[in-house]
Amino acid sequence: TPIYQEAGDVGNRTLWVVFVIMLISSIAFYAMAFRVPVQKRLFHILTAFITTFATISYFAMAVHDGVGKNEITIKHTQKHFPDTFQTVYREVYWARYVDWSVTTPLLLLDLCLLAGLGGANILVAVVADVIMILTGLFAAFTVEEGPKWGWYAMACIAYLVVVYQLAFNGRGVVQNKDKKTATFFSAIAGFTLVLWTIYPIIWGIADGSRNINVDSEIIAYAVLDVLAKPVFGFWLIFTHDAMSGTASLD
Ligand code: RET
Repeated sequence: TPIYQEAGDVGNRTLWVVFVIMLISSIAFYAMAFRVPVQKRLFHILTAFITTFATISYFAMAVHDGVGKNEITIKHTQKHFPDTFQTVYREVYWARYVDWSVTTPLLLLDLCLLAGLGGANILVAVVADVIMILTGLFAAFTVEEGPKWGWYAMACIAYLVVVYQLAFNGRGVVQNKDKKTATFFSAIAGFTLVLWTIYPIIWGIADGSRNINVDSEIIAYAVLDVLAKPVFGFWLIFTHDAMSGTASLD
C-alpha cells in the first residue's frame, strides 16, 4: 500500500493565514506608495509587487491548485524473503517556485538599488537567482536520489553567486553612499542572507530527504516567507523614508 505524505488541517490553516498576511501587507505597501511623490515610489512599488505575487501563490496553495505529487519507490530488502517495494507520494508545492522565481529577483533588486550596484552586477545576481530557483524546482520533481542532489548542488552554487554579489560587491559599492545608507544596507542584507540560507536547509530535510512531514514544511516556509517579504518590506520602506536625503534613488 502506498504512503501519502500530505498537508493536514494545521498546514492548510497556515497557508490561509499567510495568504491574509500577504494580502494585508500588499494593500499597505500600495497605500504607502501613493503617499509619497511618484519619483520616490520605486522601493514601495517593488515591495508591493513582491507581496502581491506571494498573495497569489499562497492562495493557489491554500486552495490546493499549486500543488503536485512526487512519487518515489522505496525498496525494502529482507533476508530469506523477496524484496518488497513501497511507493511514497509526497506533495510538492510548485506554486512556491513560481512565486520565488519572480519575487526573489525583485527582493534582490530592492537590495541592489539600495546599495547602488551597477547594471552588470545586478544582472548577474538576478540571473544566478533565477537559475537557483529553477534548478531547485527540478530537484523537487526529480525522483532519483543522485540527480535530485545534483540539481540541489547546482542551486547551491547559484546561491553562492548571489551571496557574493550582495556580501562583497554590494557592501563595497555602498561605501560610496552616506554612512546611514551603508549601515542600513549591512543590516538588511545581513538579515536577508541569514534568512535565505535557511531555505535550502529546510528544503534538504523536507522535500529532499523527507525527514519532516508536510505540515512542518509548510509552517517552516510560512515563518521564513513572512520574515523575508512583509517584515523585510516594512523595514526597508520605513527606514528608507526616514533617511533624509536618500528618500529618492540617488
Ligand atoms: C532551494 C533548493 C535548492 C537549493 C537552494 C534553494 C534556495 C532557495 C531560496 C529561497 C528564497 C526564498 C525567499 C522567498 C521569499 O519569500 C530552491 C530551496 C539554494 C534562497 C526569500
